[in-house]
Amino acid sequence: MEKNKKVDVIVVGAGFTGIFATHKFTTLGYSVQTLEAGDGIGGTWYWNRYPGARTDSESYVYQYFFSEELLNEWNWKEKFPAQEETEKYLNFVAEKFDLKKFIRFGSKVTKAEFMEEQKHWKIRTEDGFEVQSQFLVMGSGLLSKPQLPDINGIDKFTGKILHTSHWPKTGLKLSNKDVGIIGTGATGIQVIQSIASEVKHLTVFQRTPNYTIPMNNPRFTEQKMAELRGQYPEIKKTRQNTFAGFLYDFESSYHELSQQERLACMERYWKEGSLSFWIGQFPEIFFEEEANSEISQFVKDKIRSRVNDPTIAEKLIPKDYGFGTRRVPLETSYYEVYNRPNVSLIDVRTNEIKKIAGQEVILEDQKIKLDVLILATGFDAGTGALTAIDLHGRDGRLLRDEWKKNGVSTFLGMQVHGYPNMFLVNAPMSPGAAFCNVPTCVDQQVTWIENCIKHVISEGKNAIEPSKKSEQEWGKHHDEVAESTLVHKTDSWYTGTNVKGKARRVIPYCGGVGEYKNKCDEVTANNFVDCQIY
Ligand code: NA7
Repeated sequence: MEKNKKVDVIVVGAGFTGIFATHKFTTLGYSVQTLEAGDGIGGTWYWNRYPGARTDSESYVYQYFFSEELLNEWNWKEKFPAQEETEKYLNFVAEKFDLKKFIRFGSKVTKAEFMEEQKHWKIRTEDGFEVQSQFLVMGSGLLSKPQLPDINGIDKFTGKILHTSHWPKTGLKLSNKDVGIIGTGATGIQVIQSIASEVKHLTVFQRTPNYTIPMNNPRFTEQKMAELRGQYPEIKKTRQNTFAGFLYDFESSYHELSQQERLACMERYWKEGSLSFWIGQFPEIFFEEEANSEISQFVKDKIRSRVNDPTIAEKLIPKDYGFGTRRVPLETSYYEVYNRPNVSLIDVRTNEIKKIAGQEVILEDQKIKLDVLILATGFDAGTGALTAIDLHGRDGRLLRDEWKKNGVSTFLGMQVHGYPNMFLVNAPMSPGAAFCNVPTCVDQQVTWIENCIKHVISEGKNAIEPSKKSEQEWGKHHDEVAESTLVHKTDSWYTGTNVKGKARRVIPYCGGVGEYKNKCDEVTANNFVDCQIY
């Protein structure tokens, strides 16, 4: 096996980030080696092939804008495309720009080491492949390290058990099966509404109910695509400057409208059927308890109106946190599922899962026999994929240990002091770690990284890393913004509380995509004075 390969840039991951970075750096004439754990293109859209997997971003914003030709050639079928379509799109991009030849598949990175003398990174994969590079771009994913529940006996479950991100490519037969699912986040909700009518019986184990928004998902005609294409230049410009990288931005202040006007506004956004109800209406939703409570009440009433049994409806209504302080998923028929005779909902807060024995889930007051147990239990978000790697920077430091001991620390969510020439994308303390339409932030961050690398080279230097001071200042600003919101008061993967032992801290930058871009652009305009270049 090749041991001494050396390139200019190593890219980890072949999802939205990895594909764009591979294209960008190869086009600029750098030699690139991309390493991908999966056997195909797609990242999130390669792994998450569970029933009902679909984007909550509109297809016309959830795409690349770097090539006119690509924009002209690709036709979206739906407003919110399913996993298959998104995976196909990413393969289309990789094939169109002949990128697969730069990607080594089945290459899970286990170790990354900065060689101080040479000022190079040495990367090793699980199967023993080694490659070195001057620059390292981590597109390893925000939500790629599965989080498994710690339930007594779960490892000995004798039926079929699987996490949603490891759904078999060949599919899984669920008809006539007794199926259980743990988790009612964005993933759980998509699975539940997709399989309820197929299975013999579905038992939903819910710990925290979610707020949702009904998805309005029209199919696109040729005429609609032509219309959208005409808007692409405007879409490209707009999405970079909104709060969350979509087309919509907060429309008006909650306080500017009367209660009646607010109600009419909420009804209008509710019909719109997209995340605009959350991140396109009133900014106060994130900051003010009173505004948040009014919007939450509106959504609670909508849930009540769709569930026949009031006791079940109450179980499905969030009680201890406000709308939008956790990730709000879109749904199509989620609540109607609970009107079906073959679906039961167990609140595991009041009826705890004691253990799993054989094929049975043993609760406080009953035993449920299952053929299949689906774990829609989420991910170690933001940090998980990075700390899973033995990632050694200067002076023998290990990222996993440093972040465990001192908490997560990054500069702009893209660089880490002590880890020269390493760049992170959609990582903690950037909007891409939750509050961004992913391709918008991929475009902005990879372009910033490109300029940073070009600067190092043009200065005739070898390495760049942020100073400790600039990293601390970014951390302070990040925390101030986060703590002014209601997000930091709520338990969720946004605050890291879904992972035992993870320090509580808001993972995404909450200042908005447009504001974040301005801050990054300032660093570039000031010739990266916040960094040490040597
Ligand atoms: P999430 O949003 O983290 O949801 C995970 C769900 O699993 C959530 O309902 C959890 O309850 C539940 N969970 C986790 N562990 C347990 C145990 N031990 N017992 C019961 N329930 C449990 O992950 P998703 O995959 O749905 O979504 C991730 C993101 O992917 C999503 O936000 C989109 O951006 C795409 P909890 O809320 O912690 O009480």
